[in-house]
Amino acid sequence: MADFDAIIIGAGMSGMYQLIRLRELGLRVRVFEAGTGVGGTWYWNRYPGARFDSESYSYGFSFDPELLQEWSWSEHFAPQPETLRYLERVAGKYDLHRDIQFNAEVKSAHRTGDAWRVTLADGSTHQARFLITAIGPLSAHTLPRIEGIESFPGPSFHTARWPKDGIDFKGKRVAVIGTGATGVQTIQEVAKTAGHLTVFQRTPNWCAPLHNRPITEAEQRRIKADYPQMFRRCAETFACFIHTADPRGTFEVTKAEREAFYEELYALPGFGIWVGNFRDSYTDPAANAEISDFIARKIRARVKDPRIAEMLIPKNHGFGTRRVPMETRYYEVYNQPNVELVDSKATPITRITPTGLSTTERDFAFDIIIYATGFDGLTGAFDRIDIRGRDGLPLRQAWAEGARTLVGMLAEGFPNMFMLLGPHTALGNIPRSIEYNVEWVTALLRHMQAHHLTEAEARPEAVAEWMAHVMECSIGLLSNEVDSWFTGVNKNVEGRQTRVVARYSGSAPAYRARCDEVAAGGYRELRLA
Ligand code: NA7
Repeated sequence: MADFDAIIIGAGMSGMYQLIRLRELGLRVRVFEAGTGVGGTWYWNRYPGARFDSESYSYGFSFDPELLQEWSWSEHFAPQPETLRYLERVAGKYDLHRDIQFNAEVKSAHRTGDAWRVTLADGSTHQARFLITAIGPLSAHTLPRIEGIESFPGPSFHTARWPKDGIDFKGKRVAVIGTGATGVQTIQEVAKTAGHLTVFQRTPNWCAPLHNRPITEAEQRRIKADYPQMFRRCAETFACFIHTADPRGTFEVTKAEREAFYEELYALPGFGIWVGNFRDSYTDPAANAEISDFIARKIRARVKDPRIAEMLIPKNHGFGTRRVPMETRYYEVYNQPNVELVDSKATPITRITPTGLSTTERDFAFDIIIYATGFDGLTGAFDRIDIRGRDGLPLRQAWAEGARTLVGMLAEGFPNMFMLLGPHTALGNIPRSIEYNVEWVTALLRHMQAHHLTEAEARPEAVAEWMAHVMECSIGLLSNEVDSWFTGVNKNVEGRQTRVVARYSGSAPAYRARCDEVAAGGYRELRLA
C-alpha cells in the first residue's frame, strides 16, 4: 500500500491549487483524477458552445502575478478549449503532473486508524493522513431516468461526457434534452449547423445576453494593469463577481428610471443583469415581478412566433431565482426554420428508442441525442464515493437528512477530511472561492504542523452553530420556492425530489469573515489532537 501525507481527489482547479500549496508545506501528496488530464469542469464539459459566464480575467487564478501577465485571454468570456489550455499551462508551469495519477477513479475512502485508506477503480489501495476532496459542486452528471437510453445506436452524450474529437452536426437530426445553462449554450451552437434541431424543454429558464466579444489589445493592457484592483473588488462583492447588487430597492426609483436601469443591465456583458440588479430583486416578490416582466417583454420581442415566445417564458418562477443561463442569440434560434421546441412538461418523453425517442404525443427520429440534463449538485459527487469516517460511519448516512458541515469544509465524524468546495461554502465566481478555501485548509495544516498536531475534526456544537447560520441566510430568498440544484432538487436522482437548504446563500465576504475568525481564534471550533 502506497503512503502519502495527503491524498487529493480531483485535478480540477481546486485540486491543482491545493497540490501547489501542500507542496510548499513539504507534504508528500498524491492527486487521483478520473480523467486523463487536468481541468475538472473544463476537462469534462467539452460540449459545443461551452464557455465562461464570468469575465475570463476574473475567473483565472490570482495567486501568481507572473502568470497573470503571461496569459492573455482572447475573449471576455473564454470558450472551454481556451480555459482547458490555460489550466494545462498552469499544470505545466508548476510541474503538477508528477504528483497526479490520471485514469484513477476513487471508489472509496475509509478512515482506518489514523489514516484515510483510498481505493481506486483498478482495486489499488493508497493511504494518507489527510484526505482532501476537490470533487466540485457540479461534477456528478445525471442522465434522465427514461427507459431505453441504451437502445439508441447513434451518437448520444451527456454534455459533461462529450467526446474529445467533437461531433459534426451538419445536416443531422439532433435532439437536445434540457434547457439549463448548459442546454442553452449547446442549443445556440448546434442550431448553426444541424439539419434539424429539436429542443425538449421541461421548464423554461430566464436567459439574458452574454455580450461576449474579443478582448482588444488596449483592453488587454488595461486588464493586466488592473488585476490587483479587480481581484480586490471580487473579494468585496457578494458572490465574488465583478458585478454586485445595486444598493437601491426596485421601488425607490420611478418606473422610467427602473426601465432605464434594466435596459442598461440588459446591454451589459455578463451577469450584471442577474447579480447587479436592485438589491431586493430576489427577496421581494413584487420587485421580482418587475424584472421578470422586463425580461418577458424582451423574449416576446425577440421570438417571432408568439406561441413559441410564451413557451419560452417561465411561468413557475421569477427571473434570477434559478441560475440564469447566459445566451448569444439563443431566442433567435427559435426563429430558424430548422429548429423546433417541444414542451416536455405537457408531453413528457416516455422512451428513448432505437430510432430516436417517443413522447406521450408522438415518435421522433434522430441521428444524435444530447442530454443537457445537469448534475446531482453540491453533494452528488460525495455520494458517488463510498466515504466512511470514524467507526465506519458512511458519509451518505451522516448526511441522510442533508449535509452537515463546519464552514462547508469539515464534517463531524470525518477527521482530517477537508472539502474544498463542499456544501455550504461560498460559490459564485468559483475560482475566487477555491483560492480562499485552499488557503484556509493550507493554513490549518500549517498550524497543525507548527503545533505537532495530527488530527482535526469539526466539533458538533460548531457544526450546529454553522448549520443554524446557513439556515438563517436562506430565509426569505425567492429561490427557495423553486426546484433547482440551488435547492438540492434533481428529478433524476432518488432522494432528491424535495427542496432543502442545499447551499450557503450568505455573502462570500461574510463566509470568509467567519472562516478567518475560526483561524484567528486558534481553531477552537475544531477538535485538534
Ligand atoms: P441544470 O441547470 O440542472 O439543467 C438541467 C436541464 O435538464 C433542465 O432544463 C431540466 O429540466 C432538464 N431535464 C433533466 N431531466 C430531464 C428529463 N427527464 N426530461 C426533460 N428535461 C430534463 O443543468 P446545467 O448543466 O444546464 O447547468 C448546471 C450548472 O452548471 C449551471 O447552473 C452552471 O452553474 C453550470 P427541469 O428544469 O428540471 O424541468
